[in-house]
Amino acid sequence: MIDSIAHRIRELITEIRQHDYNYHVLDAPTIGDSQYDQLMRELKQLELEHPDLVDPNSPTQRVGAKPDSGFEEVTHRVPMLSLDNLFDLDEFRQFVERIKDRLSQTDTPQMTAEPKLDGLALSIRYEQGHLVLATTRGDGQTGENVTQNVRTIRSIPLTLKGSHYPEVLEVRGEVIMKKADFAAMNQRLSEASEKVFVNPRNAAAGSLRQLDPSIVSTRPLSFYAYGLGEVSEPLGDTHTEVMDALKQLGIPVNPGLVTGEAEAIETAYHSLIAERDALPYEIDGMVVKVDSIALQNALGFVARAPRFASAWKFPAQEASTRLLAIDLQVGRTGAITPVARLEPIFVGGVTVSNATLHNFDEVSRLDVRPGDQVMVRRAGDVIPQIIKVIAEERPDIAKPIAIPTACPVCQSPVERADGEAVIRCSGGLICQAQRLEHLKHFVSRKAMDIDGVGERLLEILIEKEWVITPADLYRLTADSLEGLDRMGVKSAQNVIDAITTSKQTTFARFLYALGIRDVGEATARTLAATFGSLDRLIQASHEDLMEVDDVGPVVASHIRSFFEIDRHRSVIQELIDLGIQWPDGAVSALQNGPDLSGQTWVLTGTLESMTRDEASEQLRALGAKVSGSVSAKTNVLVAGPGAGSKLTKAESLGVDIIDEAALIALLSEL
Ligand code: I6G
Repeated sequence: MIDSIAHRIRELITEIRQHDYNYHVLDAPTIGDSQYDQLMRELKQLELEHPDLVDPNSPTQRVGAKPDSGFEEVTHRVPMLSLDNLFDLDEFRQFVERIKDRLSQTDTPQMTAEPKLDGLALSIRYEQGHLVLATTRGDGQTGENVTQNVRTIRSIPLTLKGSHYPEVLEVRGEVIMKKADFAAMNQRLSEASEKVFVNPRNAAAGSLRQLDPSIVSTRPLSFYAYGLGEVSEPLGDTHTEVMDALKQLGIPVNPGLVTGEAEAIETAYHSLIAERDALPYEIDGMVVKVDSIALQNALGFVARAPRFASAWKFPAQEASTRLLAIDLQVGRTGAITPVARLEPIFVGGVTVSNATLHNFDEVSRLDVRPGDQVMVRRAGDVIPQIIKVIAEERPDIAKPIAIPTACPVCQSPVERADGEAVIRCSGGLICQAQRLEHLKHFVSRKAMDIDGVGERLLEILIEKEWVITPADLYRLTADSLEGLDRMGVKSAQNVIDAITTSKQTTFARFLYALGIRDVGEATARTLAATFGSLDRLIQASHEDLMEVDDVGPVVASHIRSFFEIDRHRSVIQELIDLGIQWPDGAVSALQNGPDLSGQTWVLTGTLESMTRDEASEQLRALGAKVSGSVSAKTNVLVAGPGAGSKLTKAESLGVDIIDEAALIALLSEL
């Protein structure tokens, strides 16, 4: 019995180790998380029931006890080197020339290139195949014993794979936190009101230096090997062979190793810069090495750095500069964004003079003030960001900026929805910054439906200052449009005809066209049906508005602030004076026609005498809700030719089904 349990335990350990290897080394898992968890649970249960059968290197034994006092110091048997840096192509070429000179060779030796992961260096030591020691780099001679913490890193095997390994094997590599793991961990920490980390490197370093291994085990750390320390026998003749051998032993190695001559290494550098942002981990350069271990030994070391390898750094992504001013930018949708104007600085490969500050919460979080010396980060094509203020360098004159109360472009009051970080200009109809977006919305199909006035024409009309508010559209003449954007007589007349036709509209469309924040089509229809007239809506109090279905306090205050702006009311009056009209409110329609309130209607198939939008609008005017799908709640399905699955479903649910003729008969009662 005990034998068979011991056997099952060994079986589970082997199986789990193989899955760890597939996942962490090969990056090719063959089972899902829940199957893996199931194996771990079974192993834990057996070990719990049979404590005498617990193998200290079982995958369940990763979290050990907390050290009594801090980490103990350990002297490295083979020093942990650092790499000299190369900053540009010239320096790389000089590095290659130096190698050739020293080796008295005319040809460039075979070289390797690999991403330089941005984490912290670690040495892990295996004796007789078992992990016995893990040490930080420290000063290169002496580091700290972090074995208990390192045992919790799932990608580091506690026992080497296979049966052929050196008796002593010291592996050097980098402990990192992948970008996605970092983001998820910070999210968890912030939800638990704990301190978050500033970047993945700090998170990896901070986690590894945690005294409590049970906390470290919750931190998603990864490890990738890049070299060797003390070894009792060689693993290969080249760096590439050594990396392959480590992989065979179950150790994850630095990904993306490239081999070639100097030219191939230069190409690899440019490709890596291009790939950088898409990689799952942060890198700050590319490590270049002579591949042959014999040549590495021949080249030797200067001080603490090898002559055979260097770190070819990427252009710095962070730099400090002076914040000259914080300007306010009003976006096309009215969002007011603080923008940092900077003393120009070369960072991330380009000269940067502006950086985004996102919103005013960010301004106060950073406590950033004009005059401050700030750290700027530009990664890839991402907009440059201010990441922190250098507090020690703050000049006395640096004063915080106030959150604006009026739009810097049109002076309309700004608004901020509860729980939202963004502040917005409320002057939609009159704000120059929002003009194009607003006019595009005004002419759109579900608003005033002015066919022929597209974005390009609006851009021209705005640029010529012929159209400032929507009312100006109704003052255009065919003569003036002729010749604009290669428009002929006929097209110009078509545009004017479309503008004229749009004057006959509905109250709901008109309300929607005004572009009041958060008043979409459905809310506009409800408001139109409830208040019936524009005057009544303009006079409605916050409380009156709150009584309307779909209107909560935020939407109510948006509606109130929209109508409180004098210029909005005067543009509306101009539109009415220019001939925009609609049939007397939906309230009267409700009084004359059948009352469909509380009913849900669905339209399907083709309608011949009207579009589905028109039919829906009329049904809604009678109080019906028009839905896109049939359910048990559907009262009536209007089915035209070509009706398919909705018709079948309605039949099976016993929903009333009518055709277009019956719909027209009903609507003609209006
Ligand atoms: O191949 C390497 C990759 C990354 C390295 C290395 C490294 O540091 C992040 N550091 C050294 C000292 C060596 N190879 C030899």
